[in-house]
Amino acid sequence: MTTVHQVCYEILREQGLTTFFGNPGSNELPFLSNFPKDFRYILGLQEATVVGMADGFAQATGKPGFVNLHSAAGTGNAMGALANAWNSHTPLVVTAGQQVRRMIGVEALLANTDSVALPRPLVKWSCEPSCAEEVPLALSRAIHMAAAPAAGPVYVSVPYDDWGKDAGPGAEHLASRNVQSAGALSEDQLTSLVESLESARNPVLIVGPDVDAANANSYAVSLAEKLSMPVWMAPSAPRCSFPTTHHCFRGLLPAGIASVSRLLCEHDLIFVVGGPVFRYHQYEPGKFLPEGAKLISVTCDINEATRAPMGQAIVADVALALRVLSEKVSQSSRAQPAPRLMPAPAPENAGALTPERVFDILNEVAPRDAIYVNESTSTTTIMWERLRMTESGSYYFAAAGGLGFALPAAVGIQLARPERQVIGVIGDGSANYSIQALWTAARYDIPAIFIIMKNGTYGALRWFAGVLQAENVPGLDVPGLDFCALARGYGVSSLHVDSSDALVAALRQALSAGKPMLIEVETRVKL
Ligand code: TZD
Ligand code: CA
Repeated sequence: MTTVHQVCYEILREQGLTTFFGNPGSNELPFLSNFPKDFRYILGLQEATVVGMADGFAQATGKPGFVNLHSAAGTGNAMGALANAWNSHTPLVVTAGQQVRRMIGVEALLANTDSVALPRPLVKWSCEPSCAEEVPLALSRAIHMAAAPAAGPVYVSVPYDDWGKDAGPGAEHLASRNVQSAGALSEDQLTSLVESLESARNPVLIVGPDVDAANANSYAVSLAEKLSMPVWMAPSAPRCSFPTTHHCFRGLLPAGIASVSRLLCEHDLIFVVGGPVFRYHQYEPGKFLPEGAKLISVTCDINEATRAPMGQAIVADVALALRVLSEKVSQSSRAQPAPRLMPAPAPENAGALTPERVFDILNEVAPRDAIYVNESTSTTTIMWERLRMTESGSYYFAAAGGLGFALPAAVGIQLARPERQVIGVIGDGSANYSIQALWTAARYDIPAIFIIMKNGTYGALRWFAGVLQAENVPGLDVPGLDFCALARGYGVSSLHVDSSDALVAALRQALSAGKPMLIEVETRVKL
């Protein structure tokens, strides 16, 4: 007899999901028993951390990540992290152990009641197989479903007595299956897009996160150069899809309706690729589009295409579309956009560092291909203005704005990309939501660097309180946190710095340490 356990591990092996991120409980033990030697299990100490690490890992590899959670309680802890994964189109196969079948109905301790509904609406597909024989098919389907465009998390709940049962006939076909999708533009769509782009008087390109996810940054560069187009990163960017040093690059669009239209007011054609139109944040009423401007978007996601409040949308493969467009359009006779003015170097100052200074120092000291994971909310604009990011896969940010992403994601990304240095730039508020990821970095020797921007407050909320004219709001300060002590407690070496020189020295030490390091930096509040 071939067990469900045997068949499922064969499917996971063949499909390349041999790294598990998990936090186990009684329901999961039969699944994890006799864990094969060619698999690795990365333990996270809380489920937000587990999913954050898997999210970073899956985004950095571009392949489905595998998560194993404990029943309803584990899934509940993971929901905030799932919101980020859902919004970043991260392919994640999230599995959860269920009580033994005979004990679900009586709602025994740790039964996952209505398990299929629990993770919705933050998964593409959710399933609890109706019998043990259906578990392999459900797992196989979950993997292909997670990876199919638009990629995203899926959920499978498995009663723990299923693993030892007979898989039944036919399951051997599943491991080697593959599911592909063809998302090329039709001839008519291509002709019409080329004509729109070539005939525009002053087109602008807005790149979304899925350009970077599709590794299509270089096609975006070719297209921009051929059409002499300025390029903006779409608002609330969770990735960096264009080299920030390129002469066409203008920066990160702000996340208010009126501001976007104002900044794009000179353009007659707004071409958006690989992202929603748009991920606004602060409510800033105004016109969705500048007067007379036309918007066309290409996205891999039918939800993004349909919910956009303006413009035409085409659902297609982002990389294929950009590549073929960059080949087809003819070179424009317009002058190339002039490089944007880079901000002047931030002056030296005594006492707590300005965030500007921190980013200047990172530019100076960090490797050119460093990967930044940002969750320093009030300094994001400064970061985009200053940081040089030229390679694809250089920047990650919580796609739903859910804090607790950056610290574990940095660990997952570093695990996926050992050849590049991962640097988390994380606020002293944000660092607390998934702080346990430090332990995983120490335990598995994952040499990410965590820079904690310690300004003692929820800086972004102070700014937002100003926008909303909300006065005397409680609970906005976070004094008295000692991140060096917290890091030590989780087994990670740490350094406290309160001057430029000390930060430079600490960074150099961390870069050559070959092990995870946390640097707590005293910073000024940015208002
Ligand atoms: N909880 C979760 C899970 N996600 C959130 N986004 C928030 C709360 C609300 N929130 C923000 O949107 S920004 C922010 C909070 C609490 C402040 C983060 O403070 P920080 O960074 O210290 O990390 P800054 O630079 O001081 O803003
Ligand atoms: Ca802060």
